[in-house]
Amino acid sequence: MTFLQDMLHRRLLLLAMMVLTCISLAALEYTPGQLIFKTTADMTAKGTKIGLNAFDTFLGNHGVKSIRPVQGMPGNRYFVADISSMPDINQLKSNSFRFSGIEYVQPNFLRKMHVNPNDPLYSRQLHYLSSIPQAWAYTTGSKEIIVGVVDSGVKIFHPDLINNIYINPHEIPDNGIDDDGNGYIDDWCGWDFAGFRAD
Ligand SMILES: [Ca+2]
Ligand SMILES: [Ca+2]
Repeated sequence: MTFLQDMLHRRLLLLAMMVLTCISLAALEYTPGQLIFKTTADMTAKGTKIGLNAFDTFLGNHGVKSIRPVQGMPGNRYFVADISSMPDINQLKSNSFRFSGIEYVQPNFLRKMHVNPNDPLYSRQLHYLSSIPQAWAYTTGSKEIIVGVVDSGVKIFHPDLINNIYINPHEIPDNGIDDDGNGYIDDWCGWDFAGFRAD
């Protein structure tokens, strides 16, 4: 085998491995080697420990490599742990792992692409609507179903939305008070989780 043939052979092998990796990742529901957990009080990670003995032992048994806060979440209660071996996935999914000081520990679930709806004006919709086609395929007009939109913003005065946008009936707007006691002040029409404010 010539050097050129050898290089070509290696590159084809690498390409095949990359394709197989992409196919494998596409089939996964979560990021391998990562856990998301929430503590019951504000905590600070020190190296590979969060300061809760039983939970630190659990992470240590799964080869914890690092712990870091989840970006954009309020307070200091949301963390990502990089680990070498995943705990039993069914127990993780069912929130069966219980530890003092830990509200939950779960896989780092992946978002999935959805199918396109049969709306003839779909190509004229704003880009963020492409994340809810499965909901459109299920129903396009029930007041019984509230759709949560996770994005950087929603044009609430859009003609398609203005009469359908959800208003929190238990929150009085702009009075600086968390009227419904859900932890978010003036969240009468959505919430900015990045800036932790109502607008
Ligand atoms: Ca509130
Ligand atoms: Ca209020």
